[in-house]
Order: sequence, then C-alpha cells, then structure tokens
Amino acid sequence: MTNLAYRDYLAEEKLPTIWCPGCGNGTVLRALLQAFAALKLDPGKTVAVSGIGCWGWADDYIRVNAFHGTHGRALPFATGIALANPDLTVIALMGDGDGATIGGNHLIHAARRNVNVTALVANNFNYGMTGGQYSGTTPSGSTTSTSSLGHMEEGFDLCSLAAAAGAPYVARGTVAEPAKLARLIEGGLARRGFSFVEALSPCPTHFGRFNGAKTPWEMLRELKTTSLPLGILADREKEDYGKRYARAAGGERKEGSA
Ligand SMILES: Cc1ncc(C[n+]2csc(CCOP(=O)(O)OP(=O)(O)O)c2C)c(N)n1
Repeated sequence: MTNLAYRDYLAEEKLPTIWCPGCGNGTVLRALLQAFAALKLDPGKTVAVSGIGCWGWADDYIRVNAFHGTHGRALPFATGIALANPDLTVIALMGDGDGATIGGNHLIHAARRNVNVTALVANNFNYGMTGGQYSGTTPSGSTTSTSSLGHMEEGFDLCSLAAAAGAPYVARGTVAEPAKLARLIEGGLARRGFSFVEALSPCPTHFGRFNGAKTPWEMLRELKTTSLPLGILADREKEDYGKRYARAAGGERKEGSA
C-alpha cells in the first residue's frame, strides 16, 4: 500500500506522448492512474502489460512494472504473469484491434478462465496506429481506410461479449466522462478475477473526420450520446483461476507468500 498521487504513477520524463491532438488515450491514461492512486497500488507489485498499437504504447508512460508484448497477445502474457505471482495486480492495456480483433480469442478465453487480470480496452473503433483500418468494433456503415464504400460488417459489443464469456466484472465508460471512467477502472482493479473495462475513446485523425465529426470536440459530444450502455454491466462473484489452480495443485497458496 502506498499513498501516491496519480501523477506519481506517470513517467513525466517520457512526455509528450506520441498520441495525436484530440486523441482520447491521454484521458484514459489519467483515469487509469487515478484508479491506481485510489487503490493505493504499490508500483512494485503492479504490472502493466500491453500489446501493440497507439494505446499499446501506454505502458511506456506508467511508473509501474511493464511488459510490452506482441500485437493481440497482451492477455496471454498477462495470464502467465498473474499465475506466476498471484500477489500482483496485473492490467492488460489493449486497443480494440489488439484486444478484440487479432486478440479476440484470447479475450474470450481469459474471461472464461477468470484469470486475475484487468483488461482495459481503449476502443477507438479502428486500427489507429497503422492508418485507420477497420477493426472488430468498427460500426456498420463507417468509412475507414479499408471500408471506403461504408463498412459492411456489424461491430462487436465488447462488453456483451466479455460478459457472455464469463467475466465477473464488466464495465464501459467514455473519455467524455473521465471521473466516472476512473471509478469503473478502479472497480475492475479491485476485483479478484477477470475484469473487463471498455473505454470509448475518440480517434479524430483516422476515424472521426471521415465519419461526420470534423473536430475532436464533436467526437466527444457523440460519445456522450452513444447508444451503447454505460456503467457496470456485469458484477458477480466467482472464484478466480489462480485459486482453483492452487487448490488442485495441493493446498491454497497464502496471500503474500512468494
Ligand atoms: C501480428 C501483427 N499483426 C499486425 C501488426 C501491425 N499492427 C500494429 S498495431 C496494429 C493495429 C492497432 O490497432 P488497435 O489495437 O485498435 O490500437 P490503436 O492503435 O487503435 O490504439 C496493427 C495491425 C503487428 N504489429 N503484429
């Protein structure tokens, strides 16, 4: 336990970030660090695991242990870390491409297994880093660099997916309401077992300006009126995979033992 302010978790020497003006990632990052501070997380016992992408860069700006993995594979790395040391707070930071498109299979199985990891997906509805291709969450009809005729597929509702796959805690917030978003992330981090938090976040550079939002502000206003349900969407107690594994392997592992 520590008594750090949220800025103490920020690697200020790395600023400015690589993110574009108007990008929501900085707001998601601040909400995450506020949740760390609210829970008094010890940076030495906290691990941020990322994949690849604009949001996948976030671990670079956080003063906790970090593991920068490969695209779509943040959850397998996070699972290994959480199982090897059940005393750690492990958070996987993923974009919608990383966490739910190339990494979609890992997401449903991490939820099903109920591993002790928080998945924080910054959903900007496209592959931001590689030029705005459509992802598994891109809404039907949207214009992206790979759907110039209008996207013909339906986008995933990630929270429904995670809840149906078994995640005990599922929540969705937006960067338009950052204080609420911080509390939703805090709820996920406090939960033993798999928690899934989706942060709806604008990508003005690659998505907004091709889809009727000329400015970042217009994108924020759209997020406020999203038709996706917001708040805590699943909240149920379930024994996590690590506890079941320890029991099967011969005796509960005591909290705090290495
Ligand atoms: C196996 C693999 N496939 C593709 C890529 C190229 N790639 C890097 S980031 C990225 C998409 C990132 O999109 P998303 O996860 O939504 O994050 P964002 O950049 O929007 O935050 C892709 C396709 C890669 N690095 N590795």
